[in-house]
Amino acid sequence: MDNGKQINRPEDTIAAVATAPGQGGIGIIRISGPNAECILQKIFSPAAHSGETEPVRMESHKMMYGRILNREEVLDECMAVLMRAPSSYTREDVAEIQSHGGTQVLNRILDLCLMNGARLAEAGEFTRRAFLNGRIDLSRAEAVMNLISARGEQERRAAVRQMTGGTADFIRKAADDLYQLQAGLAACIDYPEEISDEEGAGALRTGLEKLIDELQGAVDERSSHLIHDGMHVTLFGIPNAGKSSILNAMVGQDKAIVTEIPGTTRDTVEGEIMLGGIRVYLTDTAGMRETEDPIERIGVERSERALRNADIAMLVLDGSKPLGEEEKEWLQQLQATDAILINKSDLPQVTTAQKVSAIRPDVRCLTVSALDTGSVQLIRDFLRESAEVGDQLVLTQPRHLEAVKRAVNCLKDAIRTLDTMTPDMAATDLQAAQNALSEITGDRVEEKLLDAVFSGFCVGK
Ligand SMILES: Nc1nc2c(ncn2[C@@H]2O[C@H](COP(=O)(O)OP(=O)(O)OP(=O)(O)O)[C@@H](O)[C@H]2O)c(=O)[nH]1
Ligand SMILES: [Mg+2]
Repeated sequence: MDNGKQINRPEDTIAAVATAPGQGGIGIIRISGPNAECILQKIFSPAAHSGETEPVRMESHKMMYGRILNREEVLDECMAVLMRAPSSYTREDVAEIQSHGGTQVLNRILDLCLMNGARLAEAGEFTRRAFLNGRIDLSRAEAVMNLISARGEQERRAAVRQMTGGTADFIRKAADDLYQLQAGLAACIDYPEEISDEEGAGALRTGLEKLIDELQGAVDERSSHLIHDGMHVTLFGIPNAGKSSILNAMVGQDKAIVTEIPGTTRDTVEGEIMLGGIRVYLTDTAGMRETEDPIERIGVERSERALRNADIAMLVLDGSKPLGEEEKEWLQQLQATDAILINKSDLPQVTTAQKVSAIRPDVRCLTVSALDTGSVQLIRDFLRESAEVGDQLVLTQPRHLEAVKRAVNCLKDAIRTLDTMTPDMAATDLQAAQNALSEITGDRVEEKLLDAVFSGFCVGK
């Protein structure tokens, strides 16, 4: 089967089950394309027209009650609606059948659609048609998918902002500003007697710097990462400091085994919590120490790997014991965004926050006890603060950030060109920046990129 060719045939009528697989109260079958109405006429018999011998022209956008018939056999009682082009999701004729939500029922109805001339839709093909027919730009199409797959409130919010046009408006405005600069440059090249190279280059440089600032201001990679990937927090420290106890207290479950024997945790153990609408993955690790035990050594290697992948490393210290040499070294290696947990505050304190802060005054230090719920709240508050993302973000999709960064680099190249060569040499850089921006909205986009974007969609959307 040649997917590429099939996907680009607007004369095809496509059909798919639009609801999630499994059992549900209702399920929806969606049909889109030139034969959508004809297929619905063939398989659906509206109750209101039950006495008619000839098919009655259906009213658009009106929900009808009736039966799905395979010749004489009733497959289900259902609701159906026809949405004539262009007032539909794909801007084509669309029919939707709401049947009972069993897999068997839905598959039989879908088969009936296929027998009557529809072809099975590819992943994301309905939305791809909406894009190709100009109903939504590419950034909105992607937002639809993000909304469906959102696993946290912030991800949902970012998807809605993108879907309602925040991203497209911002990018189109930047593209317009860039067109103005390109036009200014063209005037400078075409009328050298009226605009000197210095004048032209000066105006262009000012405009480019402003545009670079605006684009860079919209690139917030940290927030994008938190929204899409969640925040990864790794608890590490010497054996017996109380890392597993803290993980268990944070997730409210006995995920990791806790004993008084140092070296209890051998493998990394992960727990997931939601904070401020961001998914937070907490990883408990094997206590780090020199060891001859081959199993424990593998555990320590895994701890080190988890640390490398962490957004926040949390060094857990046992407050009832003095700081070890290794711990002093780790304290030095922490980043300012990491944290130190001085655990076992219910016991007499030997290692205090004061002592630790004298070594690393820039790193947040929390005095806690895994046995106390107030401490859990303290850690949650710290993590929630760390997971905060802007509410006005216009770019969160990694693909968009990458394209904007590429555009910014081209604009910077253009400035460098202006500094060393005549203004006309900068035209190529400006066009490359324009192309990068138009990939986001899909105003200029290659088939390969579309395939990559839509292949991540689910069938039926
Ligand atoms: N009093 C007190 N005991 C604690 C606290 N946290 C942990 N413990 C005890 O300390 C011992 C070690 O706790 P764990 O959570 O297994 O320590 P760990 O850092 O995961 O140890 P490893 O897996 O060996 O690296 C257990 O006996 C816990 O009950 C605390 O806040 N107060
Ligand atoms: Mg442990």
